[in-house]
Amino acid sequence: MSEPYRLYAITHSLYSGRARAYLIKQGIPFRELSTGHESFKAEVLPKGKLATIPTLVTPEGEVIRDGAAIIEHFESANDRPCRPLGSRQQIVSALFDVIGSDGLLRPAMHYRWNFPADNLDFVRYHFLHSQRNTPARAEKTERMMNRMRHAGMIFGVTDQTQDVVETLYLEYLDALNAHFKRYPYLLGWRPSIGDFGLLAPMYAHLGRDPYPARLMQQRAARVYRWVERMNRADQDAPEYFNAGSDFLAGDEVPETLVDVLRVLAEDFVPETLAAAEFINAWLEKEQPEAGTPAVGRLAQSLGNAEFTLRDRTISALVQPYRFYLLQNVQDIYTALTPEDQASVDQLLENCSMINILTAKLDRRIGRANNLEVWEA
Ligand SMILES: N[C@@H](CCC(=O)N[C@@H](CS)C(=O)NCC(=O)O)C(=O)O
Repeated sequence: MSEPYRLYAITHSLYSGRARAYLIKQGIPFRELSTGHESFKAEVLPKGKLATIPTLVTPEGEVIRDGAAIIEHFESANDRPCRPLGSRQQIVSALFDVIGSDGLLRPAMHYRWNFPADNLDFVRYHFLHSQRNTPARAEKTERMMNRMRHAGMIFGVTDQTQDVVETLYLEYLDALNAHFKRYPYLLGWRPSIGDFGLLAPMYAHLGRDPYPARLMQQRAARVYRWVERMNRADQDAPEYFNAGSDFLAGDEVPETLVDVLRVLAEDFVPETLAAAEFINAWLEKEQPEAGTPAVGRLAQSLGNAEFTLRDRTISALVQPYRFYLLQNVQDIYTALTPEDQASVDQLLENCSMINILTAKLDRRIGRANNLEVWEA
């Protein structure tokens, strides 16, 4: 028997949850290994370029670093099973992919790192097992954790903003819970690319760390069930009577999902606009050569952008990755007929998300050798 796919990942990692769920749902056999295994540093890292998870090794030995690239590897080979056909659903699916991958880091980091009495021992277990078993293991674990300890603050959670961040998260949780009353997935009866993106923060951090997991279980049972469901190969929807099996007919985007997007727009839109302005000024000044990596670790960020959420000023780290994924939404839109564009415009107006269509960087981001890079 040939070696199955190897997924370098671990349970507490945000981006791993997205790729893992995709493999599970698509019935792709894999073996999961933490980065603590010697093979990661010795064999995988030289090809993956950055020590980030998830990183996939195919049975042929190809190394694919980055959750979006892992999913795209299978989507492009299999006729895009997780991309809906209708234009409105396609846009919403791609938009949830961005929001999940980069737009919910503030609550995810806040609820993980700012409740240490509940979370810290649990989180430490996972950080420890991501480290190689060397004498320096415990010390390295603390160093990694110290690097992340202030992640809530890095994304804008301070004494002045904590209440508004929590209120917004709870409103979003309630809206999503109401949506799942009708359907088991975002766009109906099966998961789309957007479900996998949204799972990233909702699984490892918000749906699994002790403090936020309890919050989700007690306040939003249907969201908790969706998190479970996304990690099962079957449809896992016994509580829905008369369930279908496909995306909703007629390119429908249910009103309940519009309500979710409207809450998410409150910080996603102003943050995206502020980050685009910031990165464009940076690009103007730095003029990175084509092919220069547009990705780095948390500590090597380009800087912070400020925006207003309700009546508070939030200062949050900017990450080009948001725009790498947002390009997908904008490219789908550009390829639509004028009639379909008009229909999408109406939908996005209704979600207060219309401005994301024009929030663009002056340079596109591509991929080369497992890294996101600035294009010419
Ligand atoms: N764009 C990447 C990001 C992956 C990523 O940053 N993963 C985190 C864990 S959730 C990581 O490996 N961090 C370690 C580091 O940056 O050194 C993806 O979507 O897969």
